[in-house]
Amino acid sequence: PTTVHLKDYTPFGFTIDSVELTFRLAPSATRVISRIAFRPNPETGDRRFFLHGEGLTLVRATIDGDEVTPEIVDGGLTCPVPDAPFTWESEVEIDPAANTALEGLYLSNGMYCTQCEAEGFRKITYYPDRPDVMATFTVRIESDLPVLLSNGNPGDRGETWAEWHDPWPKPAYLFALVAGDLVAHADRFTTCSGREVALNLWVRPGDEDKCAFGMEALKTSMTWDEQVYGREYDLDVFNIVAVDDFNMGAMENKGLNIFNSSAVLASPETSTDANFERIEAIIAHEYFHNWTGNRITCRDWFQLCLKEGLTVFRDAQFTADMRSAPVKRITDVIDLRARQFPEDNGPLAHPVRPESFQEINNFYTATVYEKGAEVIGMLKRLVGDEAYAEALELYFARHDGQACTIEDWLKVFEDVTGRDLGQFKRWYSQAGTPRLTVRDYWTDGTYTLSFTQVTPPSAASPDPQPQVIPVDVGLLGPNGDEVRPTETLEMTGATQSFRFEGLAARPVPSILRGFSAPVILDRDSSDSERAFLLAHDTDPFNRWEAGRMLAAETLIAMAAGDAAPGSDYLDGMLAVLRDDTLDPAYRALMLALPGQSELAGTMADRGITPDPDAIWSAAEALRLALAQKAQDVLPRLAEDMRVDAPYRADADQAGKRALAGAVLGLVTRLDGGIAAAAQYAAADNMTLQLSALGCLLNAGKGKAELAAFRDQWGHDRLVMDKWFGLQVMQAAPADAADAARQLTEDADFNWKNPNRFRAVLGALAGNHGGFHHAGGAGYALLADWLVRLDPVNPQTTARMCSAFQTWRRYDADRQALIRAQLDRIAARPSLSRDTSEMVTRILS
Ligand code: BAL
Ligand code: ZN
Repeated sequence: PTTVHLKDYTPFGFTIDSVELTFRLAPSATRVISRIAFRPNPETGDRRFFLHGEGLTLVRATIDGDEVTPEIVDGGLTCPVPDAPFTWESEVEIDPAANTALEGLYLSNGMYCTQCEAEGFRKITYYPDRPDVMATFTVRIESDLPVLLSNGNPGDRGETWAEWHDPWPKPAYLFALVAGDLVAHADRFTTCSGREVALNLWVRPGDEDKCAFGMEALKTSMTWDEQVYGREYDLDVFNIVAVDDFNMGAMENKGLNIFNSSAVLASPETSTDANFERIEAIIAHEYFHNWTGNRITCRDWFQLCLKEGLTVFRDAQFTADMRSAPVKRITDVIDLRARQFPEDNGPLAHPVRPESFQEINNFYTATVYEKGAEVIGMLKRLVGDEAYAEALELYFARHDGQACTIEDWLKVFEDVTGRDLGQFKRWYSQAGTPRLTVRDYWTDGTYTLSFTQVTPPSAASPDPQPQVIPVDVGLLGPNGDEVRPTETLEMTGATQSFRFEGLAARPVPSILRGFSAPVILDRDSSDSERAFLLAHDTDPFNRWEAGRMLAAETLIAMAAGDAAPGSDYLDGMLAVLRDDTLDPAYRALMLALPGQSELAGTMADRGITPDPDAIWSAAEALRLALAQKAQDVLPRLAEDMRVDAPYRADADQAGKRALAGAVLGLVTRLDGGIAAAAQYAAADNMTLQLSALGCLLNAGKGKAELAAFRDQWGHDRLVMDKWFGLQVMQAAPADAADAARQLTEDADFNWKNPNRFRAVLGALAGNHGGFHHAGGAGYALLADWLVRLDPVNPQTTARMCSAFQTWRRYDADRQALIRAQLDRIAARPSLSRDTSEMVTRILS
């Protein structure tokens, strides 16, 4: 396979004045006729005419009306062309019905649908399928189907055809087409300058009752982007379509967002609070792309973080504004540590802006997205809110309509602030999570914090240099009062000290408040200091972090030896349960234990070989100990958290249900499932129904409820994904692989649907104790299914290979078992480029 390098970027030899596409839709023989006005690009003398194309049958091609016979080459075609503006026309035939990879034009339940990012447009027609080639598109769709949609504004419509025109130049990856038997949930939005926008959420008949929340989220996002970023919508219509078969969450095609139905359809009866929150965030994310991604796009795919890091950062700001800012920050950091840290510190490590790839689809990663967003958060913290706002204004004004780079992005900040961001740019070019070690000293009223930063070398970054790390610090006095409010220390050297003078007594430091940088903080502190911070820290993130560290320390001690559950942890959590001044959602987060995979990673970092069974047993024992300790407060808390008002998917109600769910988990350990069974029987929303069922399964009960759930929800694809997933998630280590295997034999296990595949196999990979259970049945089952899925859907297969990325943490037996599975996948004839690249990197 070919490796593409950032350093080899060259502009395309031609620009495009306009693109006209005609689609004659037929399931197995769709015709695509393109008419493209090219002209030589004055910025380059390179006149090689190469159009990408994959899996296309060329029917005819003309240049300025004269028939030509292009040379079909690997990945596209070439052809001699005039050294002057010319019009290229081609007609190709494609087979949407055979497209199971869900990239390009495909069919999902009889509906035509596209996914073009990153390089799917080349499966639709011959085209310079690269993001720096931007053009206006006019599209004509010919089909008997009732709803025919494409990007931009609607044009003329006939009985069996529709035309669309998108006035905004865009790269091909933002092209979209939908045709099907769909119904609209319609609404309107008036923009800040008075533009009337027709909003439609298109769904399959029967799903109309699951649209209201998504539509409200869209309108709220539109208002927020006007108010916070000054960004107004720019077309007469905004269409969202829900599709069942989709590789990712959603896609920001210009004016025609396409969503995995799991990321947009919601009702209280069928969706959990977590589903609602995720939907709100994804709707916002895709909408925000209209400016950060679409109006200003990426020059090449190495710049993916330019749009994704920024848009994730923007959607996180939105969620923080809509809901609780501390809760959003904490959940984002939990996610970062669960998904990005292992990536950054394992064989798949790559910089936020990678420098090479074989398959770009493999770089839609937690590093590009979530670390990319962290980098923007740091930049904002370093320059301040005002300069950030000014820099963004300048970015939009300077680069609207352009395909840009990280250099362009950083330059607006340099121009606004006068800062040199040369060192800061290392966050984009270096892989690896910096480890920040802190020591502190106290003499005569002066307190000194001394930091050392080390980034572990990796294949991607063999010689990492010191980065700019904003470290937010506050100091607490011995009585718990804050004696120094939060201040941002700017660390630039490998080692650096900061002094705080004029203090009456040695303070307790609260370091990395708000998780001000994506680093691993290494501080030799004690449980009593953590308990002190858990009780007194004014920074909600660090207060949570103190409890989290207490939990981690006791779990590691329990898993690595025979330690009893830590009393500082148990006492601290009891105080949290009793503290009604704390937001319920925040208390629920406090009660959640660190992920077992995260604990395994921490143990491996400390030179302890993690035993997944022991970690699972430790977590079970700690939950039981907490349940026993808190048994007197649990009933009152359960009562206080009961929501009697009609269901609303807002932060207040969701927070109460989250804490009630955590309490039910503890209660179930004491009553064996009596309360959970009662909650299941009475539940009138999916959050309560599913949390009860989860508790029952965890307690080894719930057979009758599981059957009843299927009877009730067998007709609903998204709810049945939960039914499949929960059984694997809640299985004990020795049972998980077998539970997953049995579910793959279920008649409703439609493995070609990515949501269903992930519901079972993704849940297995996420059940740490179960996936890594001795003997390797989990590894073998996942590998079996990856091998089977690869020829059908390489993208989803490749993504799921990352379940194996942490393999070197474990003991020799487990390593050998995983290695054997990876070797088995690698040895498959005709393995996709996607999966081959992933497996090779994981084994490297
Ligand atoms: N651009 C791919 C989907 C997303 O990040 O919104
Ligand atoms: Zn995105």
